[in-house]
Amino acid sequence: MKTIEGNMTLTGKEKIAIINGRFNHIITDRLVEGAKDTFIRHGGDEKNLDLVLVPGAFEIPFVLTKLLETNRYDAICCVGAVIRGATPHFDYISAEATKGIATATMRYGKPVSNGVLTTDTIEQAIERAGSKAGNKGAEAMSTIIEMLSLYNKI
Ligand code: INI
Repeated sequence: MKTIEGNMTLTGKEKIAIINGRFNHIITDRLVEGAKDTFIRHGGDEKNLDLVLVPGAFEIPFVLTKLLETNRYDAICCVGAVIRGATPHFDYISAEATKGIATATMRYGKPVSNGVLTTDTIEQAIERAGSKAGNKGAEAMSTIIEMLSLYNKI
């Protein structure tokens, strides 16, 4: 049986963008740090890493689609933090961000990862932004490193 699997090593030539939904930036800045650190640790060259800031998670799919259209990037890592409040806003924003990221990924056929936190509380977000439950930005970057390698093999 032949197994086809991505590896976790970058050559230094890959061009990757991070899109950060700035809303709840105390959290999302930590996600960007985690993603950047993972990119560099796995062999990425910092000059090939761009950070694109958008106001919130709702705007991520639009900018993601625009960036994919340019064909400038090999893969794109999306981070953001949607935290539940007193109104149904959370449900609309998180659903649109998730659906939009998935739609753009399928449409442009490039590795994209979803590192947008959707949490009930700020504490849950802090736990996932570099403390108790790891760093979801770092995980999102690891995912596209593996997917990019797999993409190049198939
Ligand atoms: N955007 C987020 O990224 N996280 C949130 O928790 C959030 N809340 O709670 O409102 C949020 N709202 C802004 C939204 O993403 C858009 O920027 C805004 O609706 C304008 O389109």
